[in-house]
Amino acid sequence: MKDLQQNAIAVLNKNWKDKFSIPCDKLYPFQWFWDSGLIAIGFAHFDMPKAEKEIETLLDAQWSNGFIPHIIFHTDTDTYFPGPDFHRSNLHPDSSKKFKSTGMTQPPVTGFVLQDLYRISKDKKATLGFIESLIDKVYKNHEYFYTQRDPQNEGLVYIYHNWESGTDNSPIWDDIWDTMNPPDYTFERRDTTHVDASERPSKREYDHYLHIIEIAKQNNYNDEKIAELSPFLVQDPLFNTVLLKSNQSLIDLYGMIGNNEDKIEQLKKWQEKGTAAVNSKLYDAELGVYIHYDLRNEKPLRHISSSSFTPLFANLPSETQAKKMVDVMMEKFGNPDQYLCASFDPTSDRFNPKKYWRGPVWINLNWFLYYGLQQNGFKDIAKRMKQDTLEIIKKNGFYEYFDPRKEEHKNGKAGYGGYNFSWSAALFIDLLN
Ligand code: 9WN
Repeated sequence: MKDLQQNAIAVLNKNWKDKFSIPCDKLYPFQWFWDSGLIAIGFAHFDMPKAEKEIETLLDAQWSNGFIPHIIFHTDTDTYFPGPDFHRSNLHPDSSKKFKSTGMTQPPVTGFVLQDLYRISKDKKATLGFIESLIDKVYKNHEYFYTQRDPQNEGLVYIYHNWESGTDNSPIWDDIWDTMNPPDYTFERRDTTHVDASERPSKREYDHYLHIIEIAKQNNYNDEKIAELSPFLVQDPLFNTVLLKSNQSLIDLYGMIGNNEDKIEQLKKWQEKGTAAVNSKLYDAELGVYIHYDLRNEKPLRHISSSSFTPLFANLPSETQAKKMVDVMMEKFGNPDQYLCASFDPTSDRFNPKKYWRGPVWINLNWFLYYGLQQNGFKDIAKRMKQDTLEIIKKNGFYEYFDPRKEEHKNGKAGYGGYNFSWSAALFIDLLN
């Protein structure tokens, strides 16, 4: 495993571009929001200055309204579609004058990442000083979410695009695609020149993705208009969990820094309301797990995915709920013939073990679930989650996603998508140490 750790370090150093990291050469040649945060956790174990720079660069691209974009286009490379000319972030009056970006966001990991940097740091005083220098930007990002992304003032924030979820082509979104009929656009995909098309979303799915952005652009990425008009408007348990976990981290960190009582008080209010809302609106007692809610069409999306278990990561479920969830996880996703944790319910007919977010195991989700299980006292299952994660990387390398079926791993060809993928390397390092 120590050799592999050296390989993981080499992957991160190779994907480092002076002041930020790319998730994967050619396939993802810019800086992505949640990748960036998770990558910083890996760097923190062996190169704290890079970890800090990664976060600094990310926050440097923040808009004046507190919004942090999902992709920051630092270069002009055309190996990725859709690029800066398609997204046109400058349509929004508050967008960064310094960086071109998208007009959508991703799960807000920054708050808890700062706390992880502190956990890992060998020089706590210096790291707390670093955190103090930029924590207010993260607070402002949370303020953006609670004031702009919660139209009914429920304590839950919405996402307006599947790319904001991070779980791009999850079968959950099929229910929403059924309510839309976008034009058959003409465009040149670049992802399928780097990765086998069978492992990526379909052309028709991309039509939906582009159509939602076209609507947002027609409205200059105005949040109120998007809430009113976007055909995709979803309350996502993973996204809200990440926000609440980050809220909690900000409360802890401001407490350590001192003199920030007003912010702590506000964060606690968001925290209480958000936790209650996740547990009342997104918990499905019959399924025994958390689910997504379609705010546009006012209906729950009753599917089980790896996102369904992530509330454990922010300690949101009660003891009874947690126990039930873990039972469901083991019953549906825990078959000994499969690695934990498939990204979508393996017993569903929408499950596809090779296709992106429709079934494969993702290292970031396993990492959330490992810590969630551990914190909630499910030590044995947490141990299996960790062992499975390390083993699939050991057998295949640092791929983007992996086949959950153990049988497929016999020839070492069960890793899919991008290779030398940054967060797979970063979180491998974190799990090993
Ligand atoms: C769109 C960078 C990103 C991840 C997402 C993952 C994938 C992009 C794409 O790659 O999405 O954001 O073009 O497919 O789904 O979670 O952040 O690694």
